[in-house]
Amino acid sequence: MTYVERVLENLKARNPGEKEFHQAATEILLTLEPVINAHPEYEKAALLERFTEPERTVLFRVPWVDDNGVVRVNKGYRVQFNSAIGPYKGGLRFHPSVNLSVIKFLGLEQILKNSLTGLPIGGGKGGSDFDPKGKSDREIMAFCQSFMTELYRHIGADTDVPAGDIGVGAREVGYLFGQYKRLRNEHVGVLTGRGLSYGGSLIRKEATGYGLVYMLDEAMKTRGDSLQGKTVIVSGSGNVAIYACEKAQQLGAKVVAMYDSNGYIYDPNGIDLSVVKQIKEVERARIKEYAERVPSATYTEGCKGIWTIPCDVALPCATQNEIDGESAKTLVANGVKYVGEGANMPSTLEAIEVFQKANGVVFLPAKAANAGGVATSALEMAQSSGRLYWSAEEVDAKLKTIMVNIYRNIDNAAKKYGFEGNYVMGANIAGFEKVADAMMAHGIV
Ligand code: NDP
Ligand code: 2IT
Repeated sequence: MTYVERVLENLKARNPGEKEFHQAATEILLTLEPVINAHPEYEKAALLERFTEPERTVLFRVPWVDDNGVVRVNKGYRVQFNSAIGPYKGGLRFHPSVNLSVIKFLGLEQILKNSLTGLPIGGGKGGSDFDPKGKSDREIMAFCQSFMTELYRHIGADTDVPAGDIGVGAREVGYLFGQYKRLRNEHVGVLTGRGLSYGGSLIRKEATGYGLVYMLDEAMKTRGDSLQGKTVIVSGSGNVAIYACEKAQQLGAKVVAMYDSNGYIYDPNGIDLSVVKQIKEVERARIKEYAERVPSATYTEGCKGIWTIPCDVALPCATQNEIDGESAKTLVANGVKYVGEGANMPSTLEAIEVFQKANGVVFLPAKAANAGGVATSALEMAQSSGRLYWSAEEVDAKLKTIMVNIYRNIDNAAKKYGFEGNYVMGANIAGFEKVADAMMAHGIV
């Protein structure tokens, strides 16, 4: 057994039942073999054992009172995974499916993603099994205040800077920030994705979706191709999906389908994004409404069918494991040419294998393709520290440059080790090299 294989076996044995964490670790570790072989000193320093063990894991109780006066109790998490290259940085997810395994897979991914941005941010992730769906504004506020009443003692602008993820958007960040400020008496950049009136950055809201499409556009350009006239599927209809759709449309693509966790809409005329924004951002209603408002559209209950719609480009932007091996095969059979992951780990290991083996399919993995969100969070941190604001044009230009650079770096890293076009390897290796170097420099810590 190689060093990498031993670490993976041990990780599975020592973290039993954490299937999402095992999945992310498997994908990452197995691709690092060439780097590990080139650096025998890493094994002596137990670098991979340390890399896959969070520096700190905070688990806490989140009690709150609902609108009927009933006391509710949720679980709170913050995994401070790796601070070798900067303060812990990563989002908070509020969703009933959240557990330690989910937060650890997201945290592990975040380390390499944040490294790829080229900016000084370490990896962390947190959240709760709280379900924001159907809750009143007061309930959301009560929950966020209780969550922060424990979390505030573990975070800080130079220590750990959370942000949004599934179920955590501008509203939640606002309540979390308000409580942090009250408890610490400090108005600092301790959270990103803040509102524009209290320290947020222009373009942060759009950044993940826009960044995904900037990278896709670059990958297409280098192949003499473009989004003009392409048929695109964007899964999800939340923050990442909406702004991926917006940028793809601006670049001439036709987005024909989107979904939420209940079912998908198909609009052969191309999705009218203003209707989606009204339903999702303003009314917080279900995507089903779209088909009731737009005559050319149909709604189908259930999500999986979306991947049977023929498309040139698939942009999964909802959640982990939304594309399995079977859906991947269907996409390939229907002629998909580009898959860009907006969500974290949206493709199963089987699906990745299908895309990688298919002739001529370009697969842009999450930790590279969705790094625009956290990169712009780091730009928000820079603006907070400098007590200044950049214009939308400035931030957008920086985001675009960052995404193009990430694409070039993962492309080069794949080539360097003889795996041209394998961006899973390229992203893992390019992200890992910097973190490994910093960890070695710090000694055994
Ligand atoms: P949102 O909460 O804004 O939107 C999530 C969307 O995904 C909703 O449409 C939701 O539907 C759907 N969804 C969630 N779970 C499921 C499921 N099990 N099956 C089908 N659909 C589902 O989250 P974001 O847009 O912020 O995040 C989406 C993905 O992008 C996540 O994987 C996140 O980790 C990743 N990401 C987010 C970044 C950001 O900056 N926000 C940055 C990088 C990655 P419903 O409303 O029905 O639940
Ligand atoms: O998965 C992610 O990169 C995010 N949810 C964004 C994290 C951040 O700190 O902006």
